[in-house]
Amino acid sequence: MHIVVLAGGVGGARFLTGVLAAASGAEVTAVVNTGDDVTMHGLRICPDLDTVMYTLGDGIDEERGWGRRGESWVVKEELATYGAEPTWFGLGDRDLATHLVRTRMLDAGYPLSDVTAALAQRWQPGVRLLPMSDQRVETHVVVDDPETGRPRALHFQEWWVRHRAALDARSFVQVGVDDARPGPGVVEALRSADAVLFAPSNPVVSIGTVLGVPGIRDAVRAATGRVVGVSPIVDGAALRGMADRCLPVVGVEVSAQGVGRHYGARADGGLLDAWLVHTGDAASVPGVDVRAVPLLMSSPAATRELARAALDAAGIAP
Ligand code: FO1
Repeated sequence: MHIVVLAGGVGGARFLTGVLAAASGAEVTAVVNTGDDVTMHGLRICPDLDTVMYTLGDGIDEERGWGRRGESWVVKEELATYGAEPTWFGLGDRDLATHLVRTRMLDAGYPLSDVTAALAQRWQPGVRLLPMSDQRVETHVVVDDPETGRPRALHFQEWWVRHRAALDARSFVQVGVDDARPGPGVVEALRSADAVLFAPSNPVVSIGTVLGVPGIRDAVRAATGRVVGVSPIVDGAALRGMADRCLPVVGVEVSAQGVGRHYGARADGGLLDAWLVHTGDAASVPGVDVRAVPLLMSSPAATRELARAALDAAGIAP
């Protein structure tokens, strides 16, 4: 059995641990968002790929949800002492090794997919980790500059980390997406999948960015298996991250129903066959099999049960 999961960072990584637990023995492929990627201090950083790799490889700092467990920050402090900006982005000493290896391989001409496979050799995440694209796609956020009041584009990381998404976003721009192609293996994996799952990641800047790569949306729609999404919105609020800050920007209601309708029914030209919403949340998504199940990934068992419900909605018994 081959399960393909579209994923962003923290929520996606946690959901993937549940899929692995629920479908032991299945081949699992994660198609991961690279729109959060950024170059800092000359190093290429891939937050969502690293969060999935560290989480599934048991190296993640659970409390932060990003970066390494047992991290130290000596280099970060030294950089700050030099006044080397940006000082607002936390680069841990252990995490830096990942960025150094990745940057050296990229500079040597290896595509991101090869770099990711090489890094995953060490971490053994238990899933095939595929960047959504080998071409650079970066999410930038257009805000009204507080000083000048004029529109200005910030890299997503500056908006999210430096400003904690406090600056109202006018729009999100995925720089480079028009020239991007699905990464190696992505289209084949999607088309041949026995189930395609949308992790409860940010529907705009994570899942939305993946779907925005030309060719990926069509590959999902052409999937052999059923397409099942998991709502990142519970009772009108985002469980983690900032989905509730992003959805209004693209005109989507901050509700499980709103996001489900945003993805749309595969039968009507959209993407979903089924949509999981939290117990107690009502959602009507025409043409989509909506199921209310507990969505809180509050423990490994709860996460496994959520994944099991998603696979059940996909019509495959794990
Ligand atoms: N998130 C923060 O809130 N503060 C940070 O300083 C920070 C540093 C960082 C470094 C490497 C990395 O892979 C992720 C990092 N993140 C940080 C998380 C990152 O902004 C998010 O994981 C995603 O980009 C949003 O999903």
